[in-house]
Amino acid sequence: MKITDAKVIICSPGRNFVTLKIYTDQGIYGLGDATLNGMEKSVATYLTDYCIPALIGKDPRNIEDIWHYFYRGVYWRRGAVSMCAVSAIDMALWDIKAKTLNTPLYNLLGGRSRDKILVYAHSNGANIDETIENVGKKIDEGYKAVRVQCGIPGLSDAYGVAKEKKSYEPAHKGLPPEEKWDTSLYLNFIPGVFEKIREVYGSDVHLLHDVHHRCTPVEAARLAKELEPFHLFWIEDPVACELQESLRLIRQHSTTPIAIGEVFNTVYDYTLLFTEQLIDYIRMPLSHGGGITHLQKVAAFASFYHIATGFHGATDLSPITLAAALHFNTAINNFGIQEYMPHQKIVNEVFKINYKFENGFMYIDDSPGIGVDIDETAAARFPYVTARLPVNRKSDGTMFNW
Ligand code: CS2
Ligand code: MG
Repeated sequence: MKITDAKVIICSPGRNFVTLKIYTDQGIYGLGDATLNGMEKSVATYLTDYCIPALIGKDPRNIEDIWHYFYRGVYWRRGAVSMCAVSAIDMALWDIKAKTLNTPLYNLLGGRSRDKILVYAHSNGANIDETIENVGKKIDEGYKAVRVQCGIPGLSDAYGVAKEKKSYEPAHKGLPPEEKWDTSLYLNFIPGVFEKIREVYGSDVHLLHDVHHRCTPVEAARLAKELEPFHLFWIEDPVACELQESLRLIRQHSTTPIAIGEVFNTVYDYTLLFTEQLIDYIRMPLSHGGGITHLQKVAAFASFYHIATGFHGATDLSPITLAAALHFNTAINNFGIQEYMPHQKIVNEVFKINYKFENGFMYIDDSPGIGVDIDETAAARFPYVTARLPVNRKSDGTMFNW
């Protein structure tokens, strides 16, 4: 079997997606998601100009070798752009292999370990009353787990809170908008939000919260400790974790579980966090963390430390990543939860999906491969639009983490 050609499809049905399509001499093709929010064209160029010419002629069945070819072989290893490209190639190759064997991807990853995939929804509100109401709506829709973000009194912007009643989307057309932030206002306010939510909805619903890298280690320790009575499923990215040792401080003070890694891209970002058991959930998604081949190793390593997966699943990951994640989550033993932020309906004009949400869980069907297809004619109707993530400054103007 040989790879005969490959191409990159960029489209923007409501938001940008980059898709890699690899063709073979057996008439079977594979799809991989190469979307890196706000940096789409960097990955597309890297794939088109550097990776695709080297892929042609290779045997697509040799996934492990091809993975190392694009990881070790390029010398400038790691980094978001190149690992996103490696991930897309890897996903497309697994798609080809499973389609060749006429079986759903999960069968190649160990088969079924469970019947359904627990997911968490996003919920947010401009203020506490709206937030409480919106959490209730998600519970009514059947969700068993809800991520809660809330506007902070005195702050014009808070991460994850939709503006003008639109649904929250993590990208904005044009140049990055600038947001303003004050951690002390946030810290004083947010535990009270969870206290109220527990009062209203009781203790059964799983609650999650994304700190989005905005606390110092000691601030994060305070937050995790103050949230402890409300038994969160996790807090995510409590600190910007270049300084991974800072997680020790949080652990010393709290049993609130911690999820980290949506901006990571290899197992080396996790070694200290696993071996010292400083986190509980892996956020690194298949499309940024080296694809299925690398995440299998990361998940296996994590399993020895009783750490589970909780893959990133925001709308800036395409339906291909979500479907691949559902296969992966079906197969591994140490699955924890999957983020599910449904794409806008218009996305389904381009991507034909094979999964559904029902009563708090997701299900993937048994079509061969990853099971998602792309309609290229429809994709062509939605050309690329420049869109960027916001940047964030403290209220005195100091550049900060978004
Ligand atoms: C977020 C994302 O889903 C999450 O947990 O942190 O919304 C993230 O901000 C975006 O994916 C960035 O592109
Ligand atoms: Mg996050």
